[in-house]
Amino acid sequence: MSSNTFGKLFAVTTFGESHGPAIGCVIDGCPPGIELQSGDFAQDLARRATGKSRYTSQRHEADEVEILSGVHEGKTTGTPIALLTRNTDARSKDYEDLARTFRPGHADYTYWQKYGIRDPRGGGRASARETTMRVAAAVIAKKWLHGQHGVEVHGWLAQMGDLVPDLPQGAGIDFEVVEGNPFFWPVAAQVPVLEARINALRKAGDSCGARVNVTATGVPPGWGEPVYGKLDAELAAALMSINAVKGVEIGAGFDSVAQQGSEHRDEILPDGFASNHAGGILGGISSGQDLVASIALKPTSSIPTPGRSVNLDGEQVEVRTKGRHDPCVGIRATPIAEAMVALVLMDQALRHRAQCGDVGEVKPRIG
Ligand code: EPS
Repeated sequence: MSSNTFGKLFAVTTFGESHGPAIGCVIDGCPPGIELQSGDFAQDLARRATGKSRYTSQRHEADEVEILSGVHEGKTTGTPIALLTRNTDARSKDYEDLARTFRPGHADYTYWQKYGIRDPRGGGRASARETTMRVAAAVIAKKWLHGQHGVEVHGWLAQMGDLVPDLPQGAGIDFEVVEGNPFFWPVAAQVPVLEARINALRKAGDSCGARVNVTATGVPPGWGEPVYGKLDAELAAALMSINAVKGVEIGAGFDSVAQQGSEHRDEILPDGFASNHAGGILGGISSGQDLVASIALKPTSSIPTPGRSVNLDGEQVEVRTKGRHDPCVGIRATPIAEAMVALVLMDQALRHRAQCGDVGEVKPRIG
C-alpha cells in the first residue's frame, strides 16, 4: 500500500525523514558474494551531498553509512542488507513557522490532505534527503552491474536554467570534466558562467530548473519485461519518483514528435544500429545500444522571496521559506538519476535471469 519499496527482485525499502534521527534502507534480494564495506558508499554519497560546494544547500551532513546486516567478512551474504545514516545537521527551528502553513510548490498541502498530519521539519519524508538511501543502495547495484555485465551508468547536467553546454553537435561527453566541477557540467570553460548564475539567483532570492542526462553503456540485449514491466516504463517511473522531476525522456523523447519515421527508426546494419533515437530500448526491452534517459527538474520551490499561501485555517498568509536550500536542485540530481537507472537495471537483470536465464546468447547479435 505505502510504496516505500522499489524493485521486485532487488527490492529496496527506504525509511526516515529529513529531520528525524536517521534515514536508512533495507535491500532484500541482493545476490551473495558482492564485496562490500561502509567506505564503498563514500564517493557517490559525497557527489550527492549538500554542503560540498558554495552552489548547493549549506546543510553539512556527515552522510556516513553504517552496515547493520547482510554483510559478513566484507561480502554480501544474500540476507537483507540494512543501511543506516544518522542525520547530524538538521536545524528544525527554521521550520517552526511553517508548521501552520503550506509552502507553495511543496508537498506540504498534499501530505496534509492525504494523511491529515505531517512532519514539517525539513520537508519530512518528502525531502530530497531521502535520496541519500537510493544512492547508497545503487552503489551495490552499480558494483554488481559492472562486475557481472560491464555496465556503467554515468550522468551529467545537460541544462541549467537557459544555459546549455557549449558542445559541438554529436560530441561525446568527457566524464573527467563532468566529475571535475561541482555542477557535473561537461564543458569546463563554462563553469564560471554557472557559478555567476547561481550567485545571481541567490542574490535575487530565486531558483532555476535543470535537465540531467544519464547513459548506461554495456547493457546487453534482452532486459525489460513487456508489457507492464517495460524497461522504459520502469525507468520513467523510477526517474519520475525523484524529488522535483517534472519530465522524463527516453532517447529522442519529445523530439520524436517532429521527426519522420524514416529518420526516427534506427536502421540495423550487421555491425551496429545506424542511430539511437530509441535510447537503447525497443518494445520495452534493451537492444544492446547505450541506454539514454533525460529528466527535467523544476526550479526549487524553497526560495527566500515571499509568496502567497494559506494557513491551516484557510486564511491568506505570506510564506517566507527559511532553511538551507539549493538554488538549483538539478545540480545534485546527477548521482540520484544514475542511482535510479542502476536500480532499475539491476532489478530487470535479475528478473531476466530468473525467467530467461536458460535462453543463452541468441544470433545474430548486432554490433
Ligand atoms: C530539502 C531541504 C533542505 C536541504 C535538503 C533537502 O533541508 P534543510 O532545510 O533541513 O537543510 O538541505 O537536502 C538534504 C539535507 C540532503 O541531504 O539532500 C528539501 O526540501 O528537499
